[in-house]
Amino acid sequence: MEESSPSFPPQKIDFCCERIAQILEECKMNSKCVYVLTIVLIACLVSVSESASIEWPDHPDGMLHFYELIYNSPRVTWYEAKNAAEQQMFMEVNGYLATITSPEESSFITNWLSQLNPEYYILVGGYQDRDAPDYSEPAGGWRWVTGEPWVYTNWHVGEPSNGPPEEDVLGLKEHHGFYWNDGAAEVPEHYYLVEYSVPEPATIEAAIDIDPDTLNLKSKGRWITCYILLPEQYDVADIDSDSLLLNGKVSPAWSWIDEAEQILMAKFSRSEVQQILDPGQAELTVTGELTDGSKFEGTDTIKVIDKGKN
Ligand SMILES: [Ca+2]
Ligand SMILES: [Ca+2]
Ligand SMILES: [Ca+2]
Repeated sequence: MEESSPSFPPQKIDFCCERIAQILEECKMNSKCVYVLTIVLIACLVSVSESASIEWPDHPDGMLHFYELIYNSPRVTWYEAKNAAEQQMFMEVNGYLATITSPEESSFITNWLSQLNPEYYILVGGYQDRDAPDYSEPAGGWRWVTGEPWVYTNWHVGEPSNGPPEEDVLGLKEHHGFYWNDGAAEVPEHYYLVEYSVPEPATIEAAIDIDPDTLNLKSKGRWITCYILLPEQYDVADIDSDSLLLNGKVSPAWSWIDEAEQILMAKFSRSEVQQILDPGQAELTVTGELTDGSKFEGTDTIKVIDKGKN
């Protein structure tokens, strides 16, 4: 998911609807024009949804966290937003109304929202459980929709206020610098914030064979050759050869893919590799990426000797 441009003007949609209505009024004598514009206007009025999204890579749970700000017209209640968020999918996981559980997550979201400049109010995933043993008004019994512990809070001065009317769900007020407010669940709003926690994809285990098996630091050969095989569900042709690295340091001088045999052969400069090796057993790890961004890694052990003709 790409970071979106810092402009998020749904007002344009309202303007668009108004303008279509205006044109409709102006050309009402032309039945074909009226028919087409009516269809467009209905489509415009029935439901409008726009979104902007961003990734936050620093969540302490080690997952990839993505946030998506959704604009809806007509407005949705907190429960409608919660259900909609849970139906939304990204990278094969379902979303949830965003949970803001640390100052770091809060400032990341706040900085991003400030750039998007959404108007007025954004629904997020906090609510008050009136059956909770710690329930009391206005600040007791608050929970996150995900069950994450309710520890960090960022209430605006004077909040939570519990209304009136009764206010039991969480929102961020744009005109209060996105500090928190308890709002009424049944009051519909244009915006809600969805969060997705996506597991970091596992590293693919590649089989690596380094040639020669014994490397003499005194010998004059030019190359170290590395053969890479992937598990059979992958295609070596998908390896991004520019991503290849030996021990995180040395790039291959060149590489060649044998698609029929499903082997990638990479040639590393022997002198460059020798600079990072000491005599003894040496573990050489080759890492790389496939074109879809998946990472692979494989290790081979060789013997390094230093036997020169003196
Ligand atoms: Ca969260
Ligand atoms: Ca309340
Ligand atoms: Ca309030």
